[in-house]
Amino acid sequence: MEARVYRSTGSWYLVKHPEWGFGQARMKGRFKIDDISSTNPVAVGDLVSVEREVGSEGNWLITDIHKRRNYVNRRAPAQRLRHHIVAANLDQSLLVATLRDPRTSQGFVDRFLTACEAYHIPAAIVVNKCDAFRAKEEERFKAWENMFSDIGYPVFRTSGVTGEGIAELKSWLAGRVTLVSGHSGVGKSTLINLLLPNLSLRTREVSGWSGKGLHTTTFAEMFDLPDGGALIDTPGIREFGLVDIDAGELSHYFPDLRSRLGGCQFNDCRHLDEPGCAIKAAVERGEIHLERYISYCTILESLESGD
Ligand SMILES: Nc1nc2c(ncn2[C@@H]2O[C@H](COP(=O)(O)OP(=O)(O)OP(=O)(O)O)[C@@H](O)[C@H]2O)c(=O)[nH]1
Ligand SMILES: [Mg+2]
Ligand SMILES: [Zn+2]
Repeated sequence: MEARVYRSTGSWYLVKHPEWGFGQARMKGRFKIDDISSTNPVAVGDLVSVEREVGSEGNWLITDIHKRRNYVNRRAPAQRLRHHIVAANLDQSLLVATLRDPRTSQGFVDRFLTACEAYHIPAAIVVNKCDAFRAKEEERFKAWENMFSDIGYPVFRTSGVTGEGIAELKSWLAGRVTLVSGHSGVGKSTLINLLLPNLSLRTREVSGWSGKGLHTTTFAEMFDLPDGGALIDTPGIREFGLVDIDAGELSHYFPDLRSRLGGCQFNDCRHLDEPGCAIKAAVERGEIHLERYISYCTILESLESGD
């Protein structure tokens, strides 16, 4: 019978079996791993075969990893040639962003959305800490809301302090397995705490937030939602290192560019300074948001330089 991985700490895994419930498991010694370039061959959300470990109290062995329906991969921060499977077998993903303390840049949002498009995982954005919005953040929120919902990404506005927007978010999450991602300190664990009343995830004291370097959540972990579906809390990430994406395919992962690609004069148009480019023309007419086009160019450059 299949068990699902709820937490992975490197050598031990918390898994849930439909009959046995939760248990601690480790990988069976000799084990064929196809995915040798990954820093974590078993990821949260993976479906695995387990058996009871002989001679050990209540521990299980993972004997097989089942084929993933999908996954999100990012470049391993410390080992640039390897990748890290953020989570597997997802229905959707949620990027938690904040406009200050810390500030999430549009470039970061667009990189995350690009990765979700590449892995065919529907994505939404939640802008948290709306209790701390000043006029400037209100304006920025409205601009993001218009731009991203135009492209087809739902945008939520929440506060982990006042509870604003939690009900709307709840209905979007219901019954689905959602990856929750974003910079450190944006309030991922705080929001998950609110969505799961019986859980008390570790979050950082407000006074302890120094802006950089401190991560409260250190392992990805999945939590069942009371009415079906689950949330996967993840440690904050500073940047989303894209893997598995060819520069030539990048424009396909921007839905706002994708719909116009047929209009370019050249099949292999990079949409930079080629003649007859439908993308640049649409940017000039204001039909594609300039910020999105800038993100496209920045990501293209980083892919082409292998950065
Ligand atoms: N003002 C305000 N503070 C918030 C809100 N949500 C979370 N915080 C605070 O922001 C800090 C970081 O919250 P966490 O939930 O730990 O952030 P995280 O995204 O899980 O961070 P990592 O686990 O490091 O990735 C804590 O001090 C929270 O109390 C919010 O909506 N408004
Ligand atoms: Mg956290
Ligand atoms: Zn073009």
